[in-house]
Amino acid sequence: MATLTQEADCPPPKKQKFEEKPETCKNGIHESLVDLSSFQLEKVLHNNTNRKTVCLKGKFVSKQGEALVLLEKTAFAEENLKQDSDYFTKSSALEKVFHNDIYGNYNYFPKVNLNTIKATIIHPATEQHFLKYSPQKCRVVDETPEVYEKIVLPHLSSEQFNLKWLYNILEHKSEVERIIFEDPDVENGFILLPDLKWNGEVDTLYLLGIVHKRDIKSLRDLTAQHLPLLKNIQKKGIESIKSKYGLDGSQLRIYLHYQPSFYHLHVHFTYIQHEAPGILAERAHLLSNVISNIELLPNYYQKVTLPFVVRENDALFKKLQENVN
Ligand code: G7M
Repeated sequence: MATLTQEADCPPPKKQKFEEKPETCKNGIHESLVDLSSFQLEKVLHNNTNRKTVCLKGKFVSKQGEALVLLEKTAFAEENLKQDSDYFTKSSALEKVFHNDIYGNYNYFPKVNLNTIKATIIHPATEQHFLKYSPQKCRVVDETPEVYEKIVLPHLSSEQFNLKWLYNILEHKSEVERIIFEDPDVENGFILLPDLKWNGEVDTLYLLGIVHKRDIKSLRDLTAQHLPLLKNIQKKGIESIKSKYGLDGSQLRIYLHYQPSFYHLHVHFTYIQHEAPGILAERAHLLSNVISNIELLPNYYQKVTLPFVVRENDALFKKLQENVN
């Protein structure tokens, strides 16, 4: 049994029903929000002292619906640490806690522009979002092809997360200006853009390659017919990142999640030096391994047993347990 507290290392509980909610956007707050003065805290869902993140449940005054606010202290950007940068000027302040011989302990207050906190705000948020961002006990289960067909596939077909944000990207309705590369080919094309979690510093690079094809749910569906698509993502993804950020393919961790949170094929590109959430062995499958496995056996991912992590209070876990007993 595994107990994980980093949200992204544990897949979210599945949504009760696939709901299209266009009104979600109309009631949303993202058009007008400029500070958090109207946020009313109801509960701290999660305080992750390793990752320096807090996840908060609350409301925005005079707005309907509940909100989820995820605050994250950002990593140091090496670029900002050069001599004469804002870190080493009189505009920063040091407050001594104590010193002992050669050892000194201080609180350091650099200029406000170096104190960015990344805020991810989901509004209106559903109970599933609150569950996703709350620490929960998880289990690793071995999914045989039979278990996938009999239990997991029917479960996720009826209870999956909304893909609206992802289709908005593919249809150029959202995040258009954030697109780094697009191959529009309907069979082998994809869009490469920054992941929601990334704040833009190369030291923590995190991009997402989302395929245009809409009939590939996950790793489980991949066969030899998808090799051109996978190789295209690998090649053009690496080339685009090299030309925009100067990183080589050998400096990237390129992988798929199993289970993913969203059942439309996408590939994660992260900087190898950055320990991004969701890179642990029970969830991440390197793209080069995936390609190689399919080259060895065209229906490898229909034959293999795939372990994955599930939350103890997820309905899927209950169904899996009933199957075992
Ligand atoms: O493989 P998995 O399904 O777990 O990963 C989904 C990825 O999509 C995560 O890394 C999320 O951070 C990312 N993501 C989720 N949303 C809702 C968005 C979004 O609206 N925009 C972007 N750019 N990435 C997202």
